[in-house]
Amino acid sequence: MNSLIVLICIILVLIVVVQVGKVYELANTIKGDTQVQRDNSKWNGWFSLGFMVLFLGGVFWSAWSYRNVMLGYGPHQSASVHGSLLDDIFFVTLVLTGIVFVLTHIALFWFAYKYRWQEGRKAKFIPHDNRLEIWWTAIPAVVMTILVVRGLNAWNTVMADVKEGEDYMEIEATAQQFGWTLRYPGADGKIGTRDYKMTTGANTLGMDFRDSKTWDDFIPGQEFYLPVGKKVRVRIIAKDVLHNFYLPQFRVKMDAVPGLPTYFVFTPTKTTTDYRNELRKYPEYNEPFDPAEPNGPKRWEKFDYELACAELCGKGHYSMRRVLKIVSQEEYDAWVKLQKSFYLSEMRGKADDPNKDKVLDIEVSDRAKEFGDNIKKAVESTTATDKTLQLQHISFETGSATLSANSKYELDNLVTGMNAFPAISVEVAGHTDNVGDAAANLSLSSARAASVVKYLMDRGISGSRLKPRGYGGTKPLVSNDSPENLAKNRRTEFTILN
Ligand SMILES: [Cu+2]
Repeated sequence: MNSLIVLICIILVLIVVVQVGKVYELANTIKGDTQVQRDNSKWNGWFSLGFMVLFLGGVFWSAWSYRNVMLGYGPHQSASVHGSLLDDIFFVTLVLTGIVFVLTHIALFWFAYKYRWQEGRKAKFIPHDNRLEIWWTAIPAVVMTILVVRGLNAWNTVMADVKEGEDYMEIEATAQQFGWTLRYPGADGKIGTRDYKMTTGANTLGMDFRDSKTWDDFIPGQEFYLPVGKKVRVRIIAKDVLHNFYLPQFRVKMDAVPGLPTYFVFTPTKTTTDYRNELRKYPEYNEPFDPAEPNGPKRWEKFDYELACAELCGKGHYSMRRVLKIVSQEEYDAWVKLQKSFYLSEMRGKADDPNKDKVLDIEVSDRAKEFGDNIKKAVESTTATDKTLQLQHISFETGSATLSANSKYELDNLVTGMNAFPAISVEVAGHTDNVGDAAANLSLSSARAASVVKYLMDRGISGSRLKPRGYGGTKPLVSNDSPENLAKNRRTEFTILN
């Protein structure tokens, strides 16, 4: 029924339009051609004027309405040193093109109105005018030169690499479908080398662990931190397709290209908290973050800087978002302390660890500190069990009492400990597993304990403070039921006697 009424209405409107047209034609025939032309021109002229006003009004209205949505305006101020320079370039371009736009727009429609057809008025033909040519060549040329020179200047400033001896930190961003792997240099401040040929399922970046600079590199989780006021150089690369490293609030944007390393240098000037406090001044940021929770946190409270991929790189493109926190140097240092070396936590001692047979400097210092803490605790403790320390890093060649080369680090810790606490005397105990002949195991464990004691005595520890003893397989730590447990039972122990 409804559609029938709509159909009838449409037909009726069509009939009305046709009838009006007929009446108009009839009226024109009565009025004559000249009159019709005069009326048409007049109406076209007025329509032009109307369009001019409406369109210009619309342009200014929309610019005003969306003034707080564009980068560089309202709440979207830049948060980096070079950011305002880029915002300035955009602003000057906007003002200049805006002036040209308004002038040409007015001229176009004003002329259409002013020079509309009128009886007795004739067009004036100007075949050539040197003065005009000079003006409309010279003015755009001067304006373009200003824009290009300013632009080049800004480009050279923004894209300048760090200079030798400059204070900066470096991180690395590797893009792939669909995520960023960020790598920090660790305590040495240096990012280790990588080689794509070393890429494996576990070592997705292809880090070259023969290079000691990779040992302390760490890969943070979803949130990553940078200190405020510190110059940061980001090495950027992609593993599969084009991506783009984009930090909108810092005006940082650089393609991540497979096989072609790029970089961007910037200095954050506002911490996340600073930026939130700026947003707080705008009413739109005082609305609830989650509309379903009107009394929940406000939008400014939940604001975070983001790292986005600004290249449509595939279906999961959106999921490349990461959260960046800009914090004070102290907060940054505290965050770095919580991060774990990728190599030491994920790769060390695994089948493809190229340093399996070596003890790393970083481990030597960690172990020395750990041993120092443990011996201090053992000396101070009053419970008998606490007086015994496992010397996990002392090992022997298979079936012999010869100390392995890597044992020397732990033995040296032992020497340091004995010197630090000159009043203690200790029992050095050798233990084996229960494989093989018990008597042979007992003599092997005694020989091994003696080797350790000999090492200490050679380094000046008095023999009267050292009591070697072999226990063979008589004191297993765990039951001898798996290769791992057998290994645990083959051990050297150190017990403080007084
Ligand atoms: Cu991407």
